[in-house]
Formats: sequence, structure tokens, C-alpha cells
Amino acid sequence: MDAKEILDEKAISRALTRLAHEVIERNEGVDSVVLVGIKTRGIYLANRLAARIKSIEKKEVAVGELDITNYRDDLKDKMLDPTLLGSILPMSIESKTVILVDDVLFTGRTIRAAMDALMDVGRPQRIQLAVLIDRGHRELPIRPDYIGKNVPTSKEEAIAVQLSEVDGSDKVTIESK
Ligand code: 3GP
Ligand code: 5GP
Ligand code: MG
Repeated sequence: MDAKEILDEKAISRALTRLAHEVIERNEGVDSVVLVGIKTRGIYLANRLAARIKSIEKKEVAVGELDITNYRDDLKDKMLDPTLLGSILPMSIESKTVILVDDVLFTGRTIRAAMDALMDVGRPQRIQLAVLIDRGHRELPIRPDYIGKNVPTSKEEAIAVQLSEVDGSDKVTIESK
């Protein structure tokens, strides 16, 4: 399998620093902002964004975790009564700007499911979306507000995102399946 590097450690770091600045600029600060990472790697990206925002703005931004496996509409074995099992939202999302964070945006079904899950627990003022990679192929009218890198792909290609927290190093590669 051919793997081509798209982002190295430095490029991932720079992209996240830019995204942190964009989040602060777009929301005129971060007073009403909470970050919600989508498991697995979205959670680590959300934590990294929060750390950057803190060093820029000197403000803490709450970070929650969403496990939307049971909300996916295309999983055969999905539970009939989905719960937020494995999700940790320690903060209130009521009237907040919730920024969903994921590593790769593909069809958009995961994000639709994540928005459903959020709406079940509260009424955010607005929801925004931050992704490290947008690989295209949307099947729903969903678009990211903050993008690390646009990577046009074919359906036969896959993006591998490695983050030091789980994979030992930071790297994004594209490979043909
Ligand atoms: P993540 O949980 O960190 O996002 O879905 C489980 C993992 O499989 C994901 O890790 C993701 O990186 C990887 N993956 C790669 N291609 C796909 C895909 O097309 N669909 C899904 N659901 N996961 C994929
Ligand atoms: P969706 O199709 O719902 O946008 O993406 C489903 C889930 O799989 C998301 O969490 C997304 O991050 C992940 N995903 C989809 N395509 C890829 C891919 O090519 N590489 C990686 N690493 N994750 C993917
Ligand atoms: Mg993901």
C-alpha cells in the first residue's frame, strides 16, 4: 500500500495554531466557546486547540468528548435506543457556541449524528465544525468552519491521521486502499 505524507509534525502544529487563532477571531474571544472532540482523535485535537487558545487568550476553554457510534445512521448494529455511552460533557452547552472537532471530515454522517447527540442534551446557541482534514465526498449539506487542510481524495483513498497521544507521533498520510 502506497502512503504519501500530507502533513508532518510541524505542519500539523502550524495548522492547529492557525485554527486556534481563527476560533478566537470568529467568536470575538472564547467566553461562550466550548470544544467537543469526537472520539477518538478528535478528542486529542480538541485538547490541543484548548491548550493553544489558553496560551493565546489566557482563558480556559472547556473540552467535552462525544462518542457518537450509536447515533450513526449507517451502522447495521446500531442500538435502537442510542445513549451517550462513553461521552463526557462536563460543561453545560446551553446557549454556548459548541465547536465540534474531528480529525477527518468525509460523508458528514458522523457530524450529523454528533449534532443530534448534542441537541439531546441541551440547546447550544450555535454549533461550528473544526476538522484537521476535509477529504470531500459529502453526502449531507454539512461544511466545516475551520479546516486544517483540504485534501481532495478518491473514494479508494484513505487518510491516516497519527497523533502522538495514541500513535506515538504526529503525521497525516494518504494511501490507496
Ligand atoms: P478516529 O476514531 O480517531 O477518527 O472509525 C475508527 C477509526 O478508523 C477512525 O479513527 C478513523 O481514523 C479510521 N478510519 C479511516 N477511514 C475511515 C472511514 O472511512 N470511516 C470510518 N468510520 N473510520 C475510518
Ligand atoms: P464521515 O463519513 O461520517 O464524515 O466520517 C466518519 C468518521 O470516520 C469520522 O470520525 C471521520 O473522522 C472518520 N473518517 C472518514 N474517512 C476517514 C479517512 O479517510 N481517514 C480517517 N483517519 N478517518 C476517516
Ligand atoms: Mg474521526
